[in-house]
Amino acid sequence: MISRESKITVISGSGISKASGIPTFRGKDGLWKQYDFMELATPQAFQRDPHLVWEWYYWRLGLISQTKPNKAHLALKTLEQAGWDIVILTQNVDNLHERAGSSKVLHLHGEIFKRRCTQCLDISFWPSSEEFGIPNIPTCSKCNSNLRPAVVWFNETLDPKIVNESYSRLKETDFLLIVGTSGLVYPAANFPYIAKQENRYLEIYEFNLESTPLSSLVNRTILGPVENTLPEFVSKVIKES
Ligand code: BJW
Ligand code: ZN
Repeated sequence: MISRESKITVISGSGISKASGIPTFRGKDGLWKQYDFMELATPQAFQRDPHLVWEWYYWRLGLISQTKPNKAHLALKTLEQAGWDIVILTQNVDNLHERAGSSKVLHLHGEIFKRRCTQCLDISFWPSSEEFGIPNIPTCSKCNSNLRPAVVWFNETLDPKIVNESYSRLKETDFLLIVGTSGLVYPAANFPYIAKQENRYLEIYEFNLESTPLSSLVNRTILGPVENTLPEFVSKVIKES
């Protein structure tokens, strides 16, 4: 029973966007099967070959800009609309939670539709999708230095403000839903443990196609495609409240 007074926190990963047509990172069809993350998703890779890294991001920007939220993103929006206090801590860079209508979303790994200046750190949006790919390395309108995708790569620290906000939320949450993540990437993989340490009555449900390292911690793992299991779960929560 998740009463209307309960605070719900969601940790989402790439599995929630799979049904929208965005590939996950790991697993047999995952991006890391085809691409080497050391060549594409580290600050060292960008220093070594910014063209290659931007080329990969242009491909993903093109792909992601064509996608729409799926039934799983919409289910979380429905829960918010129905009056629940729900905050989403997402590892995804695709903005599909906001595009579905969820209003409280913290981006742990940044946002693909934003760029950041490598020198003055100015953040800007892509003016329009027509510009993905032109020029190959975009430059800052303020200081003319190279721009990079405003995402968090391996070996980079997450924005401390977002991490602190996430910790505060995890401390006060009553229900934690872990949705479509392998639970392998830190610090997000640690969040469920932190939340449980703070509140031993915390209920944690995991939604995934398969068990993960987090499955031994959670109260229930609901196996299946999250675009089916999450809407079913949300309907039940709303009906029973
Ligand atoms: C479905 C489904 C369907 C599919 N329905 N389910 C402590 C211990 C060990 C290592 C470290 C540590 N602390 C830090 C590290 C190093 C590193 C790390 O975690 N390495 C591990 C891999 C071992 N972490 C970092 O470097 C982080 N920085 C940091 O901690 O700073 C401090 C520090 C720095 C240096 C040293 C030490 C400390 C930064 C991590 C940044 C991750 N960046 C990426 C790219 C983002 C940008 C972009 O998108 O372009 O983030 S990598 C990639 O992995 C991406 C994702 O957000 C992230 C998580 O992946 P996710 O979402 O879980 O996807 P998958 O593919 O792994 O899983 C999909 C799941 O969905 C699967 O389980 C499927 O079964 C399921 N699924 N379809 C339901 N329909
Ligand atoms: Zn600049």
